[in-house]
Amino acid sequence: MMFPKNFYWGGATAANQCEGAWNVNGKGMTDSDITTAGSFDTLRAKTYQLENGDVIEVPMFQSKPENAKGYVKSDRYYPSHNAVDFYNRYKEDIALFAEMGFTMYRMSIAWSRIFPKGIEEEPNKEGLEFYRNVFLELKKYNIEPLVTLWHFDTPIYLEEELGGWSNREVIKHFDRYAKTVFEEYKGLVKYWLTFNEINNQLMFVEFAKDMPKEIISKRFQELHNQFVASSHAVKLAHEISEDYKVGCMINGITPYPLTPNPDDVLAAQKSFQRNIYYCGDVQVRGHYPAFAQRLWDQFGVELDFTEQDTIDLKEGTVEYFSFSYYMTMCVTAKEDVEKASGNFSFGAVNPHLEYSEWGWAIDPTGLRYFLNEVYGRYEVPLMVVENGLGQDDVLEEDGSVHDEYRIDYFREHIKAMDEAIQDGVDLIAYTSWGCIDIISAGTGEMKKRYGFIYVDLDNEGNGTMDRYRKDSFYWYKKVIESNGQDLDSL
Ligand code: P53
Repeated sequence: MMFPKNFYWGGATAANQCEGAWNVNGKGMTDSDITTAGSFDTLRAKTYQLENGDVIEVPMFQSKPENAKGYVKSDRYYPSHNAVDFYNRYKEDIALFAEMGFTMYRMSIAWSRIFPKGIEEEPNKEGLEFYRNVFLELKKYNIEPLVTLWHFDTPIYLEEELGGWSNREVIKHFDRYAKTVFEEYKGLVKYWLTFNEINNQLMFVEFAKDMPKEIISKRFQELHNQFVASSHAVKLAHEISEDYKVGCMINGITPYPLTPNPDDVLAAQKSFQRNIYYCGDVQVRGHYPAFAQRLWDQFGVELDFTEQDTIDLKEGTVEYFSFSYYMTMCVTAKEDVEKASGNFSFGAVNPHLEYSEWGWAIDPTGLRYFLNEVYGRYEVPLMVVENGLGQDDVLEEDGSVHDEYRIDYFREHIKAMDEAIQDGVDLIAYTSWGCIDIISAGTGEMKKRYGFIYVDLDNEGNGTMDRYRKDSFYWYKKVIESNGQDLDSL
């Protein structure tokens, strides 16, 4: 047996991709509530109203035009509004997770359910109650919640009125939110994550070659402010309960050199530093790494960085390192290489790998490599908190779904974790992504399905939302029962 006896097995979701109930019981708006659906080759759009009344659409990831306000158009479909209705169906969904034998469920709290605008002094009671009920339901089945405080969903008011994360004011509103939920859920939750894929900010800079310098500078500042907010949350959590354990969450897209050309090897190392270690070092070691200064100089960044920040970052380090793992990417110093195509595919094409229908490289060995790299640097427990294959499924007339491709994907990634544990890595949890089909973050589609549980809903929002067990559901149940040893039976 390589997986330790108390290894956590489970699945993961995020509030805005599964809950729905976007404007119910006091919830405030977030960016996702004004984001339309896209597809493999069409970016999702955000809809805004300008001061002169005009309504415009801006591609996702582009900055909000000044003075524009989020606007919901009546003729557009916004997947987050109903999502897969976890808000009303959480009991049924948690019962299905329990049936598979989950011992951990990763979920996020929507900040805007607790503080609709972000600035209120008092929390919204109905929001608090919803998550309390979810935690109580999980407790019934001895499923340990792993709770993300921020999964890309800043209250839209803070973006519009305060300018979002580039404004240090937002930190104090986040502190109040974190303190509120830490106090509220004492005894119900033990494991917390602060910011989901905090490194995306820099990751996307690397691929936006023509991004203006001011915007890049702003990204670095936003990230710094999130680091500070994260360190505050860690400190608060420990003040509030001795039971609390807090981790960071990093997008683990793993760079490889495209060729043995030393320039490519160096480029891959730089990519690892910038995309992974820049954030990991601040959150685990409590200070910026040595290479940061050169990076700031390169982009003309001058961080607004107080003495108190230095102290907070040092004191607010996380106890474990969690990450998402979907793919590796090939990095090269050359310009004219064939790029992997598709939705958020990164880097040059790797001739040794297969790609998913959405263009994501499938590479279980990369997971073992990443686990070893990161554990070697930090020597803190690791958690894989997202991993999975987004693919459309066929719901048969009898309600079955034959998703052997998904089983194959998971089997190989679980083997890779087993190997990494044998290599000496202290891996403590695995929560696969989208354990029940949810809205894709990248494309807003429903058909990019990750779940063990099929949800009857299409890309336009039609369907009964009924839940069905896929073949992978029965397979994962066996995996959990055997603590990762039985990877072959259905
Ligand atoms: P979807 C980009 C690249 C890798 C992971 O993604 C990413 C993103 C941003 O979309 O995000 C994580 O749904 C994220 C989840 C998301 C999941 O990957 O685009 O934490 O919210 O759903 C999968 O297929």
